[in-house]
Amino acid sequence: MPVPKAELHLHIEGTLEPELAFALAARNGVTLPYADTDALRAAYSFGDLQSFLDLYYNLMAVLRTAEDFTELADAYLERAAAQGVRHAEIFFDPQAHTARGVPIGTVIEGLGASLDRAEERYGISTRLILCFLRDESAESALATLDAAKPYLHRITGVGLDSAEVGHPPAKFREVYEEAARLGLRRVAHAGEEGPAAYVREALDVLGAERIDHGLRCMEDPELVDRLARERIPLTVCPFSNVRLRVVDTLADHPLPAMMAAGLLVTVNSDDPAYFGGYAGDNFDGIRDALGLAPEQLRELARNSFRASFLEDDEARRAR
Ligand code: ES4
Ligand code: ZN
Repeated sequence: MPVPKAELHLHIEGTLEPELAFALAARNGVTLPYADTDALRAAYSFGDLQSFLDLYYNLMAVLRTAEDFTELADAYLERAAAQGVRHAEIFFDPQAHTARGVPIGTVIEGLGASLDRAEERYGISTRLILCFLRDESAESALATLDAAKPYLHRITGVGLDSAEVGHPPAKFREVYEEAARLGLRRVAHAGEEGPAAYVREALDVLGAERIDHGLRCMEDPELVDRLARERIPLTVCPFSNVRLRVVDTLADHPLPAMMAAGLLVTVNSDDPAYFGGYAGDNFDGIRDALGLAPEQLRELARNSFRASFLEDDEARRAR
């Protein structure tokens, strides 16, 4: 049995496997520019974050109806359950859908229909985190939060993702302030391709309670001390970092150094359909490549519940 774990960094659109993409394309009359699933999979060779994002946004064209989103989430939850995931805090990118004419309500209600049954069907508790695309404007982020207001009962928090460099956290100060006023939790991608200064800014300007990726904090020892002291969780995604060339190989991953520095790190899959594996696969990958001891793997699993937005008593039961 895989070790029970929480997944805290997972883009639901990044769980779209080629087989489901083709099935949805056929159902919705969308033509994909690939002959078959093998040809699509062969395109999964990325030089950097942007080259991945280009494919990720293009493939979303197959997601049109609420049922499409329900099927997408069901497929993820089934795979996650098989890998020991007991709790999942799931990102979604509403702007990537509204820009194509899919209403935000279709996305949230579609995902919600799956998540409503997740405990019973898959033994997974869930939370939904609405992400703003940082390469879109601050006004667009504000309009997105506004459009989400009828659905806030389904949303735990907000996040910030997409192309990082050139889009510092401070650009989104106002929308994060509004999210806080609405009682939403706050996380942000920072320090993936962007500098350590973006991690600092996400904490100081956006009030981020958790940092997604955060690897490049290691270039700033003072920041590392602060993250360790304040127990700010970092949701690390080893397979993603290799596929997007943030690190050279799994064996070079800074995860052991991060743990040794006293950081509260967790292991996650990011976009598992694109990066070669789900949460359990990432755990197995780092165990083998980095020679992590069983106690270190247990620490990572423990961290994942500690870093989650589960209520305390719920977190204890999930373990
Ligand atoms: C993402 Cl790996 C990564 N980084 C930034 N934004 C993203 N959206 C989906 N995956
Ligand atoms: Zn991510």
